[in-house]
Amino acid sequence: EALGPQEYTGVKMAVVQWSEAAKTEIESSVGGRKVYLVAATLRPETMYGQTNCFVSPSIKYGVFAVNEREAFLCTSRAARNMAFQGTFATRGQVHQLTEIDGAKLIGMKINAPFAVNPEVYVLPMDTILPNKGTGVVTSVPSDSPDDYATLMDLRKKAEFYKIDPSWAAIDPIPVISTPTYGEMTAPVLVKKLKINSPKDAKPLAEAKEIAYKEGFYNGTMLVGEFKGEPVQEAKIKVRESMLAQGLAVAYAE
Ligand code: A2H
Repeated sequence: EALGPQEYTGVKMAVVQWSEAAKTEIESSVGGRKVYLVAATLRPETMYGQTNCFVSPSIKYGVFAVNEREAFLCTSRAARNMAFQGTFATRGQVHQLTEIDGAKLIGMKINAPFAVNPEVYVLPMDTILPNKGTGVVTSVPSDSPDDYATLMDLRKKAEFYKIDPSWAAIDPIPVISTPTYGEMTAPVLVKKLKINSPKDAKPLAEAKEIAYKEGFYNGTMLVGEFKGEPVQEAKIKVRESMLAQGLAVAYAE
C-alpha cells in the first residue's frame, strides 16, 4: 500500500444503452441527467486499449447528482470522497438519486473515452474491492494482468457468468511497447506465470507489479496523440488532456 494518497483518474463513461434491468430503475430517477459510470484508474495512458468495463455483481452502486445536467454511477463511499474533493456542485454534500445492484448493470453499453473501440460492454469482475476507487474498473487486457485473466475467464465460461459471448469479443489492443514483453505485456506475463484464473491472487499480484514497473519505466506509446513518447511522460499528458476535455475527474483517496 502506498503511504500518500493515490491519485486516480476518474474516467467518465457515458451510458450508451442501459441493460433492461437498469433502464427502468434508473431512467425514472435521474431527472434527465446524463449518467456516467466513473472508472478509477492509475494508468490513464492505457485508455486507448479499453475493451470493456467491469463492475462487481455483488456491490451496490449509487447514482449521484453532479449538477443539474450530469450524474455519476459509483459506490457511495467514492461519492462521499468526491463530495469533499469538490467534484459536485454542492461541496461536502452527496445527493443520491437512486441505487442499483452491480449485477443489473451487466450487458449495458458505455462510451469509453480515448478508446480505439469507443463503445464497449459492462462485464462482471468478482475481484473488485468495494472499498477501493469507485468500484468501477475499466478493462485494458493488453496491460493489466487482472483485466486479461478476467476477460479470458469470462470467454471460457460465458454461460456460467450469464453473459452474451459477443459482449466479451473485443481482443486486447496494443497500446504500449516494452523491451521485455513486447506489445502485449499483460497476456505475456499471465502465460509466463501460468495464471489460469482471476482467483490466482498471488501470481496476479506479481504480474501486476512487473507490468506496472516495466510499462512505467521502459514503455513507449504505440497509439494516440503521444505515440512514440515514453509512458512516464504520456501518463501525465493523457490525464491532463482527459481532465481538460471534461472526459475525466481527478479522484484521490
Ligand atoms: B488500473 P491500486 Cl492497464 N478493485 O486501471 C480492484 N481493482 C481496482 C479497483 C477496485 N475497487 N479500482 C481500481 N482497480 C484497478 C487500468 C490498469 C490498472 C492497467 C494496469 C494496471 C492497473 C485498467 N484496468 O492497476 O491497488 C484499476 O486498474 C494496477 C496498478 O490502487 C486501477 O488502475 O494500485 C488499479 O486497480 C488501482 O489499484
